[in-house]
Amino acid sequence: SHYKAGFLTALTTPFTASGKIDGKAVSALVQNAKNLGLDGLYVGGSTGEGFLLSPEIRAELFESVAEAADGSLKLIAQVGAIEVAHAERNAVSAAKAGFHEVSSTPPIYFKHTLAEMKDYYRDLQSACDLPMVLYNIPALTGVSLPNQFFFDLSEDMNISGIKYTSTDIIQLVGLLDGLKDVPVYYGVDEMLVAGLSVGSHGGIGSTYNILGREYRELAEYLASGNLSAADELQARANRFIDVLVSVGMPTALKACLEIRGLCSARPMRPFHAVSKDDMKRLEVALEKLDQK
Ligand code: NAY
Repeated sequence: SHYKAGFLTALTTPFTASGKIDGKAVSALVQNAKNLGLDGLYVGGSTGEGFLLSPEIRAELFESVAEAADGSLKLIAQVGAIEVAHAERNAVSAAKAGFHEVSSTPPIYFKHTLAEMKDYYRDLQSACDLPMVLYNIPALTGVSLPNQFFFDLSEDMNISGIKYTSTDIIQLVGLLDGLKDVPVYYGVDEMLVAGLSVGSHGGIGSTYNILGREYRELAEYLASGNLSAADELQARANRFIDVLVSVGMPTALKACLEIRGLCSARPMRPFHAVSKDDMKRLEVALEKLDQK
């Protein structure tokens, strides 16, 4: 396919009432990704409430996901954490669990120099010895990684991908132009059609848990030159995503997955579970999707 990096869902992290990883729900979510024909899972990212998970609970999550996936999906662990030593522990946990690749946001909160951020990624890779997916998501991190940063690191590290979650398509064109053999996953679900049109090699996102099949279909339409069919699918997806975003991510997605019977909507503190009224709005949005 044109999209050699594939399409991965960012996985929701399901909790039991006592705040443990819900292993049965993990299996259901992983099976759901398989049923949608997706290529893999991105675990512990923003969708997975990663920055709210301790190293212990992240290790449990990685073990549980790897067991449920049973070798049939590409597994990428987002290991970023406020404390660098925790990020490194998370990376080691991912490797032990059998994940194929690790990924991380750059270090957040402080304004770090590019040199500091480069050392961060190098140390992380040394800790786990897995290929690294660099993660640019400026809307949440407040850090916008420049293209030269990606070029430099892909020269001297084992970089297996870049998750590019920004609406800056001008930067994306330059990134794709300058990279040698590093796949780019586009990460803004509302603009997947744009990200793929300029040459991204796949996609990763939260709403793939629901719309994975539609995104694969959208990509096939693009590859075969049927632009208007691809645009129509994007518009249909966005009518649904608009409701999720207005309710609030990632808890709105978690609520949808509860409605679908896959896991509990219960989030990690300080997130609140969605209100009853919002739950109704999400039910209606899901029904509309099913009606086509
Ligand atoms: C993750 O787990 O790190 C992600 O899923 C990142 C990508 C998502 N971005 C954010 C800000 O959550 O899938 C997107 C996003 O939820 C989607 O485009 C709807 O806005």
